[in-house]
This record gives sequence, structure tokens and C-alpha cells, in this order.
Amino acid sequence: MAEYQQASQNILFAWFLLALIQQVCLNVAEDLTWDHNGYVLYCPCMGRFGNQADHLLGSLAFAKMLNRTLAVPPWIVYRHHAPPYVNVHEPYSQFFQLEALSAYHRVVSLEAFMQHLAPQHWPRGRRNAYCFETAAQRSSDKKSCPMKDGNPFGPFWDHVGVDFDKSILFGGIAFSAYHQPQWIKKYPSSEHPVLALPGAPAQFPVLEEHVWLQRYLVWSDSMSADGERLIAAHLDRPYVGIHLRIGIDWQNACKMLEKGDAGPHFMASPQCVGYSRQNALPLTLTMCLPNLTEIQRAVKLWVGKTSARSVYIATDSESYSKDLEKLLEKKVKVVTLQPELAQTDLYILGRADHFIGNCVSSFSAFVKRQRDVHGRPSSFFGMDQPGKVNKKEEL
Ligand SMILES: Nc1nc2c(ncn2[C@@H]2O[C@H](COP(=O)(O)OP(=O)(O)O)[C@@H](O)[C@H]2O)c(=O)[nH]1
Ligand SMILES: *[C@@H]1O[C@H](CO)[C@@H](O)[C@H](O)[C@H]1NC(C)=O
Ligand SMILES: *[C@@H]1O[C@H](CO)[C@@H](O)[C@H](O)[C@H]1NC(C)=O
Ligand SMILES: [Mg+2]
Repeated sequence: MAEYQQASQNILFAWFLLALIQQVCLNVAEDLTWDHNGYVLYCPCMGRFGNQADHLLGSLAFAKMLNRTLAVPPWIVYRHHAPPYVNVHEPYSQFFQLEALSAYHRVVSLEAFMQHLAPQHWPRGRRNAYCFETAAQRSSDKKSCPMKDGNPFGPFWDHVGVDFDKSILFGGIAFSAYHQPQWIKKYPSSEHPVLALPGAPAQFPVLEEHVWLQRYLVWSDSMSADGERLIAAHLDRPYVGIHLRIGIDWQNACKMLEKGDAGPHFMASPQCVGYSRQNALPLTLTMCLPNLTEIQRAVKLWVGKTSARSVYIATDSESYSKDLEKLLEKKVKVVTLQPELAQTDLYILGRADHFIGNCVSSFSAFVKRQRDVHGRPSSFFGMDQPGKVNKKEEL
């Protein structure tokens, strides 16, 4: 019994020490002195991971432009199909290193901002919301920012424990560099220390001039360790990674293209058709929704070109792994893990020797940008050379 008590005391002590170290690290990693140049807060309230990542890049640029610290929000993960059946808010640092962002600009996690800075510097009663007049038009009194109206808005600000006291409306101003002087003049940090916005101060898809900021999104140690372990356990190099975005929501989205309701700039497509509106290449239905024939063609092409020994399939629904195994005559290992975390797929795709993505998908776009940072090659279904129309379609 005494032994047991001693052991449990030791464990308690070790646990206490760990907690202490963690707290010290947190304080060192995040500069928790108040920034007199102010803060930008926002809810990543549009779309799932890919959209939120695009918005993060633009928001980083916006915060830097105003020389305000960016309060980096948690990722909103929609868990409606599986427990806990509600939105989960994953701290940024769960997937990526917060410190790596600091190489570009001052950041603090929104959680740390709320815990350590808000009580003194942004107390209840002084929490202003800032939004476009047009957004406020949707509220019942037409003068309030819809900060907490509906999902995911309400649960997000509840998660960080914020109610808003007052709304400040703006119009005739945008988040682009052109309006920088207006932002500074209208909302000096001395009078408006915390700009809290209902959505990201950024565009979707990410602007071409902000794509390079991807280099500051660096995987956390735990994500890298897990990813590397899975690659070592399941894949033989060289391997080709493919992203199949073919589920029912995507089939519906691509119908807009089929019906001619969308031009070449459709969701993340500037990444392959080009950012210029005048010179954009055509966006074909195959690029949006590749069928099995196209998937097989592209996989066969890149497995051949890279002498791949395995293929990794990330998918939002079906994997076609049996069809691909047959196509590759069992000489090439075909692997799909369908991991619990979508980020695990992003990691494995990012590390492939070649990647075939979906041009219209921001999930694919994340992988493509990350690979570009490291000089790794990528192509798309329906477009073997990014920025060049496939031969067949040229005829
Ligand atoms: N695990 C996994 N999830 C995926 C895959 N493709 C899509 N998803 C899920 O579907 C979501 C798609 O939304 P988003 O990331 O905004 O990308 P987009 O809709 O393709 O532009 C992702 O965030 C994932 O949750 C995949 O290959 N693997
Ligand atoms: C930007 O903000 C930082 C931190 O508050 C400050 O030290 C720096 O002087 C500011 N830069 C400019 C150009 O105002
Ligand atoms: C798949 O798509 C290609 C290219 O769009 C098309 O030529 C082909 O007929 C389609 N195959 C099937 C089985 O639908
Ligand atoms: Mg989406």
C-alpha cells in the first residue's frame, strides 16, 4: 500500500512538473505581452479545412498589413456524422506549429489571447464586433453584426467564451492592400485595439500574391511523427498520392460546371487554370469530377513515369482501390487508409513522390501549395502539366 502511495505521489509530481513545463513553453512560444498595435480576431466560419486554410493565408497578410497581431483561431471540424455530433474546435497547434507562423508575423492563438490577455485588455463590456453594413442588414435591427447567428458562428464564439457588446459597421472598404490607409485611419489601434470579425478578412480562393505564405504552415511534431510512421508502415517509395474528391456534395458542385453556370474560375481552380481572368485555361468537367477512366489513365501515366512501387489513395468517399489494383496488375501496392483525421491524408499526400490532385478542390490546393514549397511535383486529373491543357483536349 505504501509503495502504491509512493508511486502515485511520484506520478502526481511528474504530472505537475509536466504541466509546469508546458505552461512555461506556452508563455515562451506565445508572446503574451499586450501588443499596442492591436489584434485581429476572426471566425473561420466558411467551409471545411481547405477553405479555412485559404482564409488563414489571407488573414495573415491582412494582419501584417495593419501591423496587428493575428489571433490564430482553432480549426472548426464538423463532426455531425460521428461522435460527438457537434463542431469540434481544434487548436491551430494540434496540426501545425504556431511558432512557425511567427517567422512571417506576430501571432497568438485565439485561446491564449482569451485566457491571458482578454481578461485585462479586452474585458466583457468592451467587446466590439466589426462587420460590413451589408452583413448587419441581415440582423433583426439591421444594425448588429451577425457574429453569433447560427452554426458555426454561435458555437465558435461560445467555445472561446465571447459575447459581443456593440457593433461597428463599415462599407466601401475591402481587405485588400489598396485599402490599407483607410483601415489605419478609420480604426487606429489606440481606439480600436481588437478588430473582431464575423469571417476571415480574406478571399476564397487565396489570392495569388498570398499563396507563398503556405511556407509558414509547418506540421506539428505529432502530425509529422504519425504521418511518417504510416508512410513507413504502409508505403514503398517511390509512391504516387492521389486525391479523389468525388463524393455526392462534389458531384452536385460540379453540376454547375456541367450546366455552364460556372466559368473557368470555380472554387480553387485558379491553381491550375491560372489566376488571370482573361487568360484562364478552360476548366473541364473531367478536371472537376474525374471518372474512373480518367483516374485510371492518370494513375497509370504517373506510376509509369515515376516507376512507383505504391499508390496512396485519399478520398472523400469511394477509393476505387480494387479497380486500381487490377489496373496495375498487383505489381504496385495500392493503399488507402481513410484515416480519422483528414490532416493525416494531407500529410501523406504532401510527402508523395508525385501527387495527382483535383484542381477545383481547396483540399487538393493545400497539398499542392505545400508540395510547391518543397519543390515536389504535382499534376491534376484532366491536366498533366499544371497550367497546360492536356494534348487530347487541344485537338
Ligand atoms: N480524409 C479525407 N477527407 C477528405 C478528403 N477529401 C475531402 N475530405 C473531407 O471533405 C472536406 C472538403 O472540404 P474542403 O477541405 O473545404 O475542400 P474542398 O471542398 O474540396 O474545396 C475536407 O476538409 C475533408 O474533411 C480526403 O481525401 N480524405
Ligand atoms: C509594428 O508593431 C510592432 C509591435 O507592436 C512595433 O514594434 C513596430 O514598431 C510596428 N511597426 C510599425 C511600422 O509601426
Ligand atoms: C470519362 O470521361 C472521359 C473524359 O471526359 C470520357 O471521354 C469518357 O467517355 C468517360 N467514360 C465513362 C465511362 O463515362
Ligand atoms: Mg469546401
